[in-house]
Amino acid sequence: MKLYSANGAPNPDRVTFFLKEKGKMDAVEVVELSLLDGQHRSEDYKKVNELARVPALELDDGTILAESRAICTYLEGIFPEPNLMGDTPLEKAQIEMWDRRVELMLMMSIAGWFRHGHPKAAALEATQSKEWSDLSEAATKKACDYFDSVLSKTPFVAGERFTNADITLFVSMRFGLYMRYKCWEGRPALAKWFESMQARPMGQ
Ligand SMILES: N[C@@H](CCC(=O)N[C@@H](CS)C(=O)NCC(=O)O)C(=O)O
Repeated sequence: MKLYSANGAPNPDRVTFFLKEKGKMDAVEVVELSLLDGQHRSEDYKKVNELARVPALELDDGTILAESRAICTYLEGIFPEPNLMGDTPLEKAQIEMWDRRVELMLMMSIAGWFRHGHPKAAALEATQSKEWSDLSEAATKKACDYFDSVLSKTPFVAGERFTNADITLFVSMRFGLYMRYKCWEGRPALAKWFESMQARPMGQ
């Protein structure tokens, strides 16, 4: 399988960290694209993903999967251990609920802040909006408060064990560093959780 990726970009990181936690990085050949150089907009790559976004997973028979969470769903199916997306119907739904909360509340806010507020992201956004960046920064901080309160009650985002939702939160918090924002500072539960995540395979 080929994984089209971009080093340090959050959505490809979701898949890479998922594979690291499965101990299956060697199952994929990684094809690195430079987003800042626009390599994902080449005609060749648009044949892989017409939306010109990474990640994309090309299976050995040529089938293409895009959307980071969908790729993880496939990888969970072919590499079931350790389980990261739930065993029972209820647990699967709970993990998805938390994963989507992290993605929609935090990761998307940081994305708006970065894409509209970071000078280098001008290569990705045709028009950067300072107003959108400011609103996204405020939403990021609010979401960090929320996940700090969540983690003050449970050891992991979706409850008692490590799951895909923790990967999405870890990726999001590292994404914040592009804006020099350390989500965990002044938020004790988030800080403790982040430290323990750094010691995991995905933190290496
Ligand atoms: N919903 C997609 C989002 C993919 C996405 O936006 N990827 C970013 C990198 S994190 C990208 O390719 N950006 C290129 C661009 O905006 O031109 C997913 O989950 O995979």
